Amino acid sequence: MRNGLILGLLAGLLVASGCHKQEKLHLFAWSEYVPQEVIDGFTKETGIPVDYEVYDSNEAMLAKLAPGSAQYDVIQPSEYAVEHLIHREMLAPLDFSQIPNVANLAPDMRDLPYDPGQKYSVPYMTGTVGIVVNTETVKDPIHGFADVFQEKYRGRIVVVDDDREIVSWALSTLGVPINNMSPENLAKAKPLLKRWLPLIKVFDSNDPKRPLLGGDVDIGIIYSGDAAMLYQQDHKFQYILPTEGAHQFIDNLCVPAGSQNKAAAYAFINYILRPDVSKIISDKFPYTNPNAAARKLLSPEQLANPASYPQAGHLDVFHDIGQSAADVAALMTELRGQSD
Ligand code: SPD
Repeated sequence: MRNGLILGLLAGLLVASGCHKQEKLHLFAWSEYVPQEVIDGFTKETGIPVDYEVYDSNEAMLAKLAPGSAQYDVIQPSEYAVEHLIHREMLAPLDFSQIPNVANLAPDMRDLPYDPGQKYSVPYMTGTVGIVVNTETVKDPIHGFADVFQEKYRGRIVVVDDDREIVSWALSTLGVPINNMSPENLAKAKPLLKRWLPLIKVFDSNDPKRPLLGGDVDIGIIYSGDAAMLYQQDHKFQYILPTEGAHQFIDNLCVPAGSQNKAAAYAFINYILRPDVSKIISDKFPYTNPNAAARKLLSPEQLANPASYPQAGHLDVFHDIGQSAADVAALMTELRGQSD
């Protein structure tokens, strides 16, 4: 009786001192990417509540993630941001003994070059950035960026609100490698970007589908998952990988070095890698699923969606560009200011 009372008092003290907070999983991830159903399912099975905070670009995530910060337990960086965080020792090595479902990933989604030896990252979804055309309203052929950014499409274009993406399109158009954002190359891209930016009506990485569905714009340069959702709604929205060059992104689950709840982080990553859970993600957000076991559960229709599973030739991949990232941001701030 007395022992029970003491245990009760101790438990009360732990809760009062804030120790119960360690139970919570702090997830910092892309918006429109982790279905609420998946988060609720995880909490239901494990009893671990999840705080889901969102961002809409790698740069926004990196800006909030202070070195050594104990704020988050799971983050969702793209490949170049993983590279950046590894260089800065801001990620915890993953304990794969607690993530056995990593075996469900397709063999070509293991041990990727941005994380040699696969110590820190687990691919979540992959995709491309491409052109969506409303083929009912745009009759001329569109093959690449140069076809999109024409005077006749002024005010009819939506693009992702992502400086690095936009600058990479200009570099591709000029035949310059997209990972070489040196001051010289940015200077070459500048006149093109100066001409392009005023043609754009909407910058939106969260829901670029809306202006296309609403008929406010007719062409988009957007993430493949959003393009796939448009195609599901209406086949008039065709997806095109730009002829000047396209790139593949690989978004990952990682644990920041300062995470206070690594056990919950591993449990969450392992849960996401379960085929039935990963299928729910594909159902809601139809990017390219890197989980081979989950892909087996997708319908022929899902696998035939040309935006989710495009017939792609060579695809570039972004790398960490170090200090050049600041130059890209400065250039775009200057140009956006001029095109208002
Ligand atoms: N709404 C989810 C978007 C995820 C896109 N990640 C793309 C990274 C491109 N650099």
